[in-house]
Amino acid sequence: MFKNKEEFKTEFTKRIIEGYGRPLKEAHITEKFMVLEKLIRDQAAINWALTKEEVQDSQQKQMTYFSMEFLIGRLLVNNMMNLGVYDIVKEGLADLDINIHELEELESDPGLGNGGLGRLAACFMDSLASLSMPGHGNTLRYQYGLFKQKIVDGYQTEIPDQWMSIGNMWEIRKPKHAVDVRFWGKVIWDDSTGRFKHVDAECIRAVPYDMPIIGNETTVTNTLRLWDAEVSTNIPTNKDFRQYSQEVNEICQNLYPDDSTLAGRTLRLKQQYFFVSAGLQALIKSHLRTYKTLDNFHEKNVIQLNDTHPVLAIPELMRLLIDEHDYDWEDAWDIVSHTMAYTNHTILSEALEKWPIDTMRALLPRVYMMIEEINRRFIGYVKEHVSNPDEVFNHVLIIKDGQVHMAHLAIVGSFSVNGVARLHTDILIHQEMKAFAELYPTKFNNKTNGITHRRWLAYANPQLKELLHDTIGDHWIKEPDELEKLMAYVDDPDIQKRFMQVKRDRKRILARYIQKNNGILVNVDSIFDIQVKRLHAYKRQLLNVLHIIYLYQEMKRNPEFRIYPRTFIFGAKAAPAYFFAKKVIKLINSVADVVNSDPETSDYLKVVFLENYGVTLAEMIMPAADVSEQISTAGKEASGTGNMKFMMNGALTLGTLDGANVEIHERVGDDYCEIFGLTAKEVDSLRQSGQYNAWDYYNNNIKLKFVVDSLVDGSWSASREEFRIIFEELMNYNDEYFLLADFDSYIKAQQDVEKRYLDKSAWAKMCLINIAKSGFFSSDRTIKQYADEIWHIQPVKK
Ligand code: 26V
Repeated sequence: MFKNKEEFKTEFTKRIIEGYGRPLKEAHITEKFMVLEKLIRDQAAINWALTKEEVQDSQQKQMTYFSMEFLIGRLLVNNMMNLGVYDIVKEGLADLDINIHELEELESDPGLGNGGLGRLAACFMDSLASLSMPGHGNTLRYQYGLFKQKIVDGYQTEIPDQWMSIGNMWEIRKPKHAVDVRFWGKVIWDDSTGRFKHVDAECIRAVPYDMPIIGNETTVTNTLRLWDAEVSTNIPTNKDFRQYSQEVNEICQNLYPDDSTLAGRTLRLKQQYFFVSAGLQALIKSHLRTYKTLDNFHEKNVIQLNDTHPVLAIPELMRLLIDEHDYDWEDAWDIVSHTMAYTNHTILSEALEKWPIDTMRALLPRVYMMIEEINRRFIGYVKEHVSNPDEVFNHVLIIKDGQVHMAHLAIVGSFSVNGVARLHTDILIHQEMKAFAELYPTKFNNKTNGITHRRWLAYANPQLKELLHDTIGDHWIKEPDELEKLMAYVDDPDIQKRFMQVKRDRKRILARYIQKNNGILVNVDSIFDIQVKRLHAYKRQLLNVLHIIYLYQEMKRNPEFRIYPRTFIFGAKAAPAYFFAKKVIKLINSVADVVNSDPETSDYLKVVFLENYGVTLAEMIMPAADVSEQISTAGKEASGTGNMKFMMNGALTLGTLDGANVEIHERVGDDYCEIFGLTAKEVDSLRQSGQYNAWDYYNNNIKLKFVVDSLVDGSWSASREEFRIIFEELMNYNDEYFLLADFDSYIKAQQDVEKRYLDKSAWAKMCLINIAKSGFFSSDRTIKQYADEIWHIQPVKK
């Protein structure tokens, strides 16, 4: 493989000729791109093979992260940087008259996830490899990722995401490791063998595609395994082939974009079982190759269940051990319950997965039997351990009211249950999962989320990286806590100025993008106030809009009322069936149309909706923010990770005491972040008391009344009906997320933000302190905690 620029050039040129039968100068740009990607993959392949060998030889314990989502983002530059060959390649290409940035832009951003949960899985993969830990991913190979968002007349429309249209050079198909997964059919007792038998099942072939996960400055290369569905050679004889092949194709076609309703339920359940069963079968085969027994499976393997989506792994591993490897229940349970660990990512009850018994039993008859038995034995356990079992059953039963409660199954079958930020874990332990926490006091623990500072700082913000290089050196790339060294510079006027220049450069890059994509000219010296995340009522993008409307109305009413110029920037995808969320997108765009074209206010106020928010866009947005909007109703956002990305790039957090905001606040203090609104406890008692009345707020605050009325008086749309449902949600459905209760306090906080911005030196200092204190939010810290406290895995010995 290449070790220097000249070798790279020779290899690259050779591969173009070999691959496409023409000289470099006649090669198409996509051909150059594909050759480069494959060349980098091959460069990593040596270490990849070595890592597998080392782990096997040392008989180390390994972790596999079972997740339906991995939002990995583009990989080319990141991988080249982690391999330490970026500069060689860049210069080599330049010699060949190729601009590396043009090739970079050709890479698609695989949207194999919905939002924070999927991006977290990807950040974890980067940290695991970079810490030289043996940790892999197991997931589905979706043909189409999350939809691409197009805004048409202010409305969201969805287009399929064809992320593999020019192929995925990173993956390697491994047909040798294919396994069968079985659905439907029935379970019979087989007298001849003295065991249950699953007959008349529909077999689907699961074929793995492996992608290397390349760590930073390490030879350790882990594997992200994506399972694809193909027809099996064990085709059911009684089945119409066309129907069968369609069912096969369906499994990996789409990522469920809808975290608001579980539509197409059976298909989603099929997806879950498919990648879980295939992943477990592969782990078992590989384990048996090395150890010849499964008795020590849990000593050599740990599986982290990313939310409830992969929780069928618990009954499935029971089934595999009992039916296919001859274990009795107790021994199998001992292995399973010491292998599985579960992460909870939300307490919103509507998001907790439940499956109708009938669906589950028909699709997975033998797995359902396992669940029934787990439930039966668990009932016995509860009776033994509490004095009031009937009361406790209400909160903990796995099978209840005709449904299987996946979170309950997860907790019973795992040795560890963790939340994703301290407040969230506290709510789990003391409220949502209280009964379980009392039954299993040692299972529950917290692992506050993190983000990979390599992608979100070093890669996304080279300008800031350079400033850090010139002040504190580069060691923070390996040891993110070393960002704290920046504290020595926060009062230095030169560094403050330099930081503001970096920020301005990054704002200019975003402004250029906005000009090009939205046709809106924004003032680079205005405050860039940004809210980017999935669109959800509890995240309260609407509160942000209400504030913008308030500012606009005040300026229109009173020529004396003027604000420091602000650019409000939004990015958000709404689930395609989530009507309310889509209306909020339309509202943002309608308010933008009015405000941006009003000459009286447009010097002060601009509103921008960036379409198709995702990882690639986030890489441009995070570095350009002055203000990070984290304004969810307290108690609702489990953690948030965008908040950490903004902080690390030197933005002020404007937020409620929710999720990880609490821990950001704890690290920087009131002086360096802006907290407002009700606390989780206050929200809770307000809800419990039944005293909350949206109309009281409306009637007692004339300014708020004007704002809310504007939703239905034609201010933002010729049709007064356009935004009626938003009005109804606030007023007649009594404002479930307490926007009106937090309105005043939000406005005051926003005024405070403006005041802070007027003092440029104080502002710069504040941003620098945020960067300095952001090391804690590196996923390296999170992964070390998982590794030490849950997984008990060690770095790969080299
Ligand atoms: C699903 C649903 C479905 C029903 C309607 C409401 C709702 C709200 C959220 C979800 C997603 C649940 C899982 C999830 O994505 N959680 C996110 O996980 C991130 C990583 O831990 C965390 O930072 C976010 O706060 C959390 O929302």
